[in-house]
Amino acid sequence: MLVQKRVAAIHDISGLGKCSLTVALPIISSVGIETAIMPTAVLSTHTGGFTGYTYRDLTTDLRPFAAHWKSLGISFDAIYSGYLGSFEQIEIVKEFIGEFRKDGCIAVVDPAMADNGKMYALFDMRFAREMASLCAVADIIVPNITEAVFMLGREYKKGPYTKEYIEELLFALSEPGPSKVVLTGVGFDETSIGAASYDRNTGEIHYALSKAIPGIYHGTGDIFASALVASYLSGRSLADSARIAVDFVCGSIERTKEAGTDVRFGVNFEAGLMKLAEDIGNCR
Ligand code: PXL
Repeated sequence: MLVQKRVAAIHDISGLGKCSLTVALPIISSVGIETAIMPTAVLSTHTGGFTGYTYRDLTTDLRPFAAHWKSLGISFDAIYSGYLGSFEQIEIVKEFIGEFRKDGCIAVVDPAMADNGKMYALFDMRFAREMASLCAVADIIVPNITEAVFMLGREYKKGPYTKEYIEELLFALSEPGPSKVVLTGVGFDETSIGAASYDRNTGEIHYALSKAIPGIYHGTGDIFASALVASYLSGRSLADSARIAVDFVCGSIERTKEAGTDVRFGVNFEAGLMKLAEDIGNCR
């Protein structure tokens, strides 16, 4: 029996709405990887499209959490951060990466803070600049196009995009630090959408596109990044992992569209978990 890999997932818990830890935990666990969680906040729902949600900030718990884990001699194969609620939380995640990064431990940052040309509720552009400084210390970053341009201090423009535009963005995102960038929301025409992955060490760029389904589906960025982490840590290449994650998200959206459920409550990713584990396992 191989020693199980372990990920530290640092995101909020939104009780309803299937995003952040409520998707990271089942997705990463489903491929046999242990998922330790550090909750940054507890909300009754996510902040996208709901009003009246509760929000309990857990910033003051995070350093004691990390100190306790350190005292237990625990190590991680990956540190995976997502939605962070404050500037201080960004600082704490940087410290956490500094403390726990060792040979073989990778830092994956999903700068979950914006989509479709807008920052999420509660965030401003200063936050985007701060998030860019966290991305600079990561090994892999997983922004969508909006997060990418906001971190670079640029204007958002709607797709479709050109290859030149996307590839210049990939280079600009990698330049301050992360050697691998997986950019989501990439499409070259109205019919397809997916991800572009770039590895600065090899110079390779790969595209993983699938059928575009119109609409805004909450939590799909978190589902994509979690599937990517699950796959990459299982030994698949970055490009394969992006392809697998795109297919997983696309299937989840298709099932949700067919069911006609309220999109604020998230997509049906659960029914795709078995196939995800098979897709990841097949090429080991
Ligand atoms: O899926 C991103 C996300 C995560 N967590 C919270 C959110 C959002 C997006 O709106 O509000 C609390």
